[in-house]
Amino acid sequence: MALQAASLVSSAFVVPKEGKSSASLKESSLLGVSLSDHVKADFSSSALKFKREFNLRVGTVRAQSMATATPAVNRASSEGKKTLRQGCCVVTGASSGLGLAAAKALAESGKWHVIMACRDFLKAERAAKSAGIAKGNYTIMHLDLASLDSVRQFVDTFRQSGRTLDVLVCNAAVYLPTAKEPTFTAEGFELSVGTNHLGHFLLSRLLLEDMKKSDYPSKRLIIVGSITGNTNTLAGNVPPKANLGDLRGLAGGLNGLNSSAMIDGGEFDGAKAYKDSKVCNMLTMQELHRRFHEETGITFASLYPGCIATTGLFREHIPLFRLLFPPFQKYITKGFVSEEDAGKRLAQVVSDPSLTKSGVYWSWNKNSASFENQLSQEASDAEKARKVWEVSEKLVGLA
Ligand code: NDP
Ligand code: PMR
Repeated sequence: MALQAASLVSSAFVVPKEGKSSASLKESSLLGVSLSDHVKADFSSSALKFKREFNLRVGTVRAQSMATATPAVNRASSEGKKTLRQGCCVVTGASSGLGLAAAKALAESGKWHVIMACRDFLKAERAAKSAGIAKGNYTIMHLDLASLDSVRQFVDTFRQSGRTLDVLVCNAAVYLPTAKEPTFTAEGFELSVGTNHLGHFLLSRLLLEDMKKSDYPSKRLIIVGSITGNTNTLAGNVPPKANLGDLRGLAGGLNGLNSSAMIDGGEFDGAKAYKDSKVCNMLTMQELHRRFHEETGITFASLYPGCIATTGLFREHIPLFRLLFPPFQKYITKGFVSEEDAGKRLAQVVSDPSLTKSGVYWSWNKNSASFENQLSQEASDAEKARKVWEVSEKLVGLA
């Protein structure tokens, strides 16, 4: 196995330094019910429930949710001690892999109520149960990031729940490395960038308004990034490399009709589209930081949790890849991390009092200690971040 993997390493590097050479990797390398029914609101008293339903009808949901919001810090009357209320954290794609493991770690800490924002309600419910997450510590809400209507509906549903949003984790993603032709979101954007970037872009922009209202002492908005979008790393140099170019495809709407399905305007390549989407995720985090950190005090962060080679992310890859990838990462690159450990890392970025720095991309070293990592030139290009922001705003209907 080690030998096989080692030969893959060398063959994968017989490629031009720049440009598109995905074919070699993809082909020859092995490594190459209605919404409201879905919402499991867990209001603590029926009186409160009645009050909210009443207010919903008269259209004063916002005012009500603000009026009933629990202050972040309560003074325990007997001892005069300050106690922090349970935080509320939305995690997208919490039905499997990293998102599920992080939801579990957060819920088990007792400090968080996790809103599992998932496209498949039943799958999420089963996943939460089999992970042993206590019923009172999570709520599942429907969210399909491949539909901007669904993103808007999710935001409405969240608002109607009367909860205060303290932390948002944009975690969900799709990876389509073997697709020969592009597939599209409800609005006609190429599926990987549409889901991983544009869906999360709209979600973050809308929920930012909710987070501004929270009085939680350490509010955070986290977007999961990856090493494979960073060309300053070995992993980021495995073709096809991320490259947003001059954004001509993104500006054209990624529809594959009158514009390319790829951000840089090139030919469709599913693996590259994923890596490009991760660059957009990391650029968006930094642009959010530049635009909103000072005004809101929110911590914006991204992370590379390690190579979680066993997750559903690789479900579309060929079976041999799925078989060899975990041992390759465990024994050759030594970049492997279990879902459980990766979940704890993400939970750390949500909750650890020492990780409050904003605009940062976190990684972990071999001793599992977090450190602030350097992003590639493209993934830290402020001008590109601004352009991605402006084009994305237009595509999702915010500008
Ligand atoms: P998984 O496939 O296990 O999890 C992805 C989650 O995203 C699933 O819950 C999936 O839902 C959800 N999802 C996909 N499409 C949509 C959609 N349209 N709307 C809502 N949810 C959706 O993969 P991982 O846990 O590995 O990935 C999680 C994050 O970690 C991603 O951002 C990925 O880029 C990142 N990452 C992963 C690495 C790894 O090695 N695995 C390394 C670096 C970063 P469903 O269950 O319904 O399919
Ligand atoms: Mg990679 C230190 C080396 C390292 C690390 C940490 C990763 C992570 N990978 C490394 C090296 C290599 N990979 C090398 C040398 C090769 C050539 C054999 C290689 C190949 C490879 C493939 C074909 N790697 C991959 C793929 C995928 O399809 C995965 C991918 O790109 O998904 C987008 C992947 C990954 N390698 C990683 C990580 C974390 C991934 C997947 C997940 C992600 O970035 O989200």
